[in-house]
Amino acid sequence: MKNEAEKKSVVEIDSLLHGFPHWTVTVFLSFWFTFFFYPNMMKIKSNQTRIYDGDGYKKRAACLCFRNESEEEVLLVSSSRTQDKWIVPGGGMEPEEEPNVAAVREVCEEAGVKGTLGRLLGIFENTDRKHRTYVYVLMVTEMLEDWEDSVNIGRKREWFKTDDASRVLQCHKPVQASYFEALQQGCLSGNMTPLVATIGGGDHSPTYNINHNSRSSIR
Ligand SMILES: *[C@@H]1O[C@H](CO)[C@@H](O)[C@H](O)[C@H]1NC(C)=O
Ligand SMILES: CC(=O)N[C@H]1CO[C@H](CO)[C@@H](O)[C@@H]1O
Repeated sequence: MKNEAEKKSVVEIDSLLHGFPHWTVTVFLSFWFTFFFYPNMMKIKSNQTRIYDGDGYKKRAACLCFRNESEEEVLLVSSSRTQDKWIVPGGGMEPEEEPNVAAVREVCEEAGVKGTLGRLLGIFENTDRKHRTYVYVLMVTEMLEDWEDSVNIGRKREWFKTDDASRVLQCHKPVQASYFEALQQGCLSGNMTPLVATIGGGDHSPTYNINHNSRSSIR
């Protein structure tokens, strides 16, 4: 009797599987695989595509996003690692992407703002982390309510007076704080020569060295 029942259940499972030819199972699985994994793989991949210049420095682009032409208030975003730390929105350039295009894309993704791209403040080098960042000025004309990083990682944004922004960046992002020095100097001298700020050494009181005539060292 028991043997009969076992046989029956085996037959039932067998017929169940027979009801679905193998190709439907394959299609079903690959459908779900595509749905769940492909977007993530794409994301990881696009986020791992780093562009480097000749001496192995990662190429980045960022914007100082100002409320208006007075350049008194600038928008900072929370760090993706530590929500209570503020940073200048910016990130890695993508293959074949111009620095100005990358800068606009990055601030849209990270800060949810669009605007009018202004001057190139300079190319700022971080010798510790080995990256060089093209930093532009952007006049914000539009603030999106739901932007990519807000939705995905809960990134925040906040307006700061430029002095305060420079101060909050000073301890954990000294190179980013130096963008504001370039801003001051640009105002005073009125020229548009890109500067290269270099911060080196592993110590926590880095010295900077803003070199005014460093076009030749810009690669
Ligand atoms: C520009 O923004 C500042 C604050 O950042 C504000 O005090 C000033 O009135 C604004 N100027 C104009 C022309 O909107
Ligand atoms: C395409 C993509 O996922 N880009 C993200 C890569 O990571 C940075 C920060 O870690 C995000 O700002 C991008 O949106």
